Amino acid sequence: MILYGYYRSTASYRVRIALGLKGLAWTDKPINLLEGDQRSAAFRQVNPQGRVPVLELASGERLFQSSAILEYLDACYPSPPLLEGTPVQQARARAVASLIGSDIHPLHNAAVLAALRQQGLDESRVGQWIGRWIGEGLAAVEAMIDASEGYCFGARPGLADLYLVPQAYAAERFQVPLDACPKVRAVIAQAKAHPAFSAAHPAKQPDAP
Ligand SMILES: N[C@@H](CCC(=O)N[C@@H](CS)C(=O)NCC(=O)O)C(=O)O
Repeated sequence: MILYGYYRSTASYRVRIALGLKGLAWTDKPINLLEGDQRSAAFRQVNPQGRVPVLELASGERLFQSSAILEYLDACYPSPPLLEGTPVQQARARAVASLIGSDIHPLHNAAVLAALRQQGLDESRVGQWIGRWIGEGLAAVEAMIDASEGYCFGARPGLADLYLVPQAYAAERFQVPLDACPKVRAVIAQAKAHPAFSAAHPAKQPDAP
């Protein structure tokens, strides 16, 4: 498999964690979002949306959208599962994933921040924008997760953790404080010790500076 990604793309980070958890090997194809490689004609051939991640299978089939890629990986490589427990427990984990993937991340995506700057927002206003949406979103996640056994919902990592750990990395990168989120911080500390999470960290990627 080939993963088109970018070291500090949180959506790519989710997929790297899942690949690692499931013990799968892949080849990295870095797309430099800072230099606009995602908008090149060559990459639009790979993903017409011009976004990462893209997972290319051995068959040549290309999968888009991290949520769809994670579902594919879980369906084809069910052990260890990303979703466990009763339908209600699974719905709780999916809710955290949706909150982060749909309600936080799109608001600080590179293209959105570039559009805000084009509209005339200076760096301090852009910072306030990012801080507001990450801060409010993670405060809600804090209220939704359990974290008493280490991860969001239990002693083993699952879907919610795959979304939360990259989002917390983005919070740190954008200097959004997590002081009011002790459960979120506990999950991050727990995940740090897990080989699949630590290998997926942006700093460990071949395209990291
Ligand atoms: N919903 C998509 C989001 C993909 C996405 O926005 N990726 C970002 C990096 S995290 C990207 O490629 N941004 C390029 C841009 O904004 O130009 C997913 O989960 O895969």
